[in-house]
Formats: sequence, C-alpha cells, structure tokens
Amino acid sequence: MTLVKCHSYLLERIKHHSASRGGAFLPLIDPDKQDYATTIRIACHCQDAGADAILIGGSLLFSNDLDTLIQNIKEEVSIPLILFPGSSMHLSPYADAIFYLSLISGRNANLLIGEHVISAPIIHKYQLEAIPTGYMLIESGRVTSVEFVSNTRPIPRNKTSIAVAHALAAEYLGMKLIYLEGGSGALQSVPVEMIRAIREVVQTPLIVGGGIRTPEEAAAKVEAGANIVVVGTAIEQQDDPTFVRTMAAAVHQSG
Ligand code: 1GP
Repeated sequence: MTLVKCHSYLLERIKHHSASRGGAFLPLIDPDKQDYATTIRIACHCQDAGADAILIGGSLLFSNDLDTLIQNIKEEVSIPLILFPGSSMHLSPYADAIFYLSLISGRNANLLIGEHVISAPIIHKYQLEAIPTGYMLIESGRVTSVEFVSNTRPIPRNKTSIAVAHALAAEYLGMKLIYLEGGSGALQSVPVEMIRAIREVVQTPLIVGGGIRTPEEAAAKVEAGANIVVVGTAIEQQDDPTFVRTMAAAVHQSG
C-alpha cells in the first residue's frame, strides 16, 4: 500500500463494520513470542479468520530480522501489516504503515517526541505511512512490560475523567487514532465505563487492546464504543484458527 492508503483503509473498515454495530479486528503478533514459522502461520490464521489488518511489534523486539519476517509474511498474507513499535528501532520499509505512537498518558518526553525525531527521517526514506496515534496506558492490575519499559505511570482505571481529558487533548492535537492500552497480557482490560465516557466526547476512532482474552470481552469493548479491537497474547497462546475466527466474529458482530 502507498502513503495514506492504510489510514483510509482502516476508516473504511470501521465504517463497514459499524453497519452491523461491530468494529475492526487487528490481531497483534509479537515476533519475540514464537519462531518465524509460527508467526507466519498465525498471520495466515488471522487473515483466514477475517482480520482487517495485522499489527507487528511489542515493547521490546529481540528478533533481529524484522525485514525478512515481514517480507515472508507478505508472501502469504495480503491484508495490511502495520508496525506497532516499541521504539524508533522497530522500523521496516516492507510494512504498509506504522502506528506513530505518542505515549500521551505519560510524561516521558522521549516517548512524546524524542523517538519520533529519531525515526522520522527513516520513515520518510522508507516512504512508510505514519498514522499519528495518541497512545494511552491504562492501569490494568499489575505492572506490564510497556509500563516498565516506558517508565511512565498508567492512568488509574477508576479515573475516567482523567482519561477523557487525555483523549480530548489527543483529538485537539490532531491524532488520527486513540489507542487505549491495558498492556500486553494485562490482568484487567480497559474498563468499558472508560471507553463509553471517552466515546461520548471524542470523534477520533478508538482502539482498545491489552488483556482481552475472550470473544465476549472483545464484543463488550465494541459495544462500549471501541472502533478497533487488538488481541495479541490470547491468539498466540491458543494458536487455534477456530479461536481467531470466533474473536473476529465477536468484534465484527457478525456471529
Ligand atoms: C498490547 O494491546 C495489545 O499492546 C495486545 O494485548 O497481548 O494482552 O492481547 P494482549
């Protein structure tokens, strides 16, 4: 896909699924969690299940050949592959786009603007589509990798008004997406009350992820106002095409 195409594609998928009161489904694959062959197999399951796109990344990335992995996945899969970076090092010209994350719930200047300045010239050189995304970390019952690695404090899960203020600020700053993140493997996913309150005041598409393990939980996020649901750990752990299909149907509300 060429520049700006992926963002438009996501908006089109959101609109498409909203007709059945559903949302778009974006599985997340962390290449560090399994070998390359398994990663490619999971990506195929996701496409077969009807996923709208696939996110690739994680807080840390030890897998040392992201370019080859993405090229190999793209030989098998035609839905967009979007980078979900943990740092300015997690880039590849072979991805379709990158969620250009600004960790707005934190006060770590490096993750608000620093990594962006380092990565921007490379993104430009790669002609990678950058989708500005306000990334909000929400307290989820235990310290997650993203909380520890980012050295930021998540928004307390009962402080809905603080979350709403951050989401509004993201919208006023022109972010194209807002990502409410419990953190990978979170004990508790983002509360539906918080999603609902943000949805009431913000027009920007909302992504919700972190700790979503069941189709029912995924569907509840959409019913509360999420436009995109991200599931990673549960798909990797189950490694079962039927589970991915059930998840996709729950998010799309097509079951
Ligand atoms: C993490 O939101 C994603 O960044 C997905 O989280 O791995 O817990 O599904 P899980």
